[in-house]
Amino acid sequence: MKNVALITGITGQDGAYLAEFLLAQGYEVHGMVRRSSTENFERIDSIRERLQLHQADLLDQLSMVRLLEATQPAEVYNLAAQSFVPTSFAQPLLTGEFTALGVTRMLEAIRQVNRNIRFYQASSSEMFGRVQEEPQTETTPFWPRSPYGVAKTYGHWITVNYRESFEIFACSGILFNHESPLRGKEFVTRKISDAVARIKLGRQDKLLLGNLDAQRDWGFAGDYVRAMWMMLNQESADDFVIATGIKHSVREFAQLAFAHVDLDYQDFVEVDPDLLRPADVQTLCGDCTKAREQLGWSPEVSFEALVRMMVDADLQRVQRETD
Ligand code: NDP
Ligand code: GDR
Repeated sequence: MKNVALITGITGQDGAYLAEFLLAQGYEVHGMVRRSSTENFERIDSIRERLQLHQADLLDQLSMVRLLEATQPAEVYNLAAQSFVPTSFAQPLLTGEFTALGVTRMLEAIRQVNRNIRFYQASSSEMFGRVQEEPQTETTPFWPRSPYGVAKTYGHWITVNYRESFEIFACSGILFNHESPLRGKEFVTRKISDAVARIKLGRQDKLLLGNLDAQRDWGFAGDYVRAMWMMLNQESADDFVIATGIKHSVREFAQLAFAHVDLDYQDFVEVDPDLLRPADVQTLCGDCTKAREQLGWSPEVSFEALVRMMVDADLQRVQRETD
């Protein structure tokens, strides 16, 4: 019999990579999608035929209960969330509903339908916010710096609490930033790679950015979804930091991306004060020793390879669009 997995947020970056990974492992993959007036399935276009998609919403508890009853998954990956930090300052209540309470709704649905379902929660390095030590590990205290970070911190603790209270196999993956050609264009890495391609091909003439000195520990999404699956396929549920252990600034990302097409970022990048956040996370760098030792996980794509991959993919796409 096939293993059955349900992914919330399957239309997002991680959902698309995880769905592809689970299909390759022989899973029957179900995806939860919310109703919208126009479909946005571009990221899962190439595997659409092999997936079973169902409408439900993180705001609607009953829709999630029905979804679990209908699909009977062995594993649930809760990737759905309002995931963009600036939007969380503009819409803090909605972010709390999706990103925080949405987790409890899914855990309650699991409690009601089948407590043997294994649960993965997409937690975030944003919980470390104003970092209390470097590098950050599973035991570093949290100090979130945005309504998004606060909501994720709730999601993390409710996952731990349901594991401890109801013996649900619930894992929280504390993932540091991970990127890819499928990353949303509002996030800084993809905003840069897209702009580099458009500037190189004469479609754009400058790039407005915010905090160039912010540092992140950037990895490749394809590597990180493998860790999610590894967490649900070990003997006991636990929490893991997933990171590369190396940090770079936004400026360095831009420098490398422009240099890849023989341009100097200083000729094109301008700082727009409107893009600065009310409170920013200045630096993040994770220590994934626990995941290395207990899961046997390690990242395979380097920062330099990631930047090249993203710029090359955008060059090809912009070229195709303008042909
Ligand atoms: P995306 O923003 O690309 O995807 C978010 C997904 O959530 C989309 O499929 C979206 O659907 C769905 N969604 C949002 N609101 C609802 C709702 N009310 N009901 C149902 N679905 C909803 O995020 P990523 O793929 O980058 O990230 C996946 C998860 O991991 C997120 O929870 C994110 O916060 C977390 N995370 C991400 C990291 C990263 O670096 N990428 C690092 C650490 C954590 P739609 O297409 O309809 O908008
Ligand atoms: P982040 O990612 O907030 O870390 O959250 P993002 O790429 O948005 O920002 C990273 C850093 O870059 C700075 N920055 C800019 N950011 C954006 N988006 N646009 C700009 O123009 C810009 N200029 C500078 C930001 O200030 C910030 O310091 C991501 C999301 O995927 C979360 O869901 C996830 O939990 C965390 O990563 C880990």
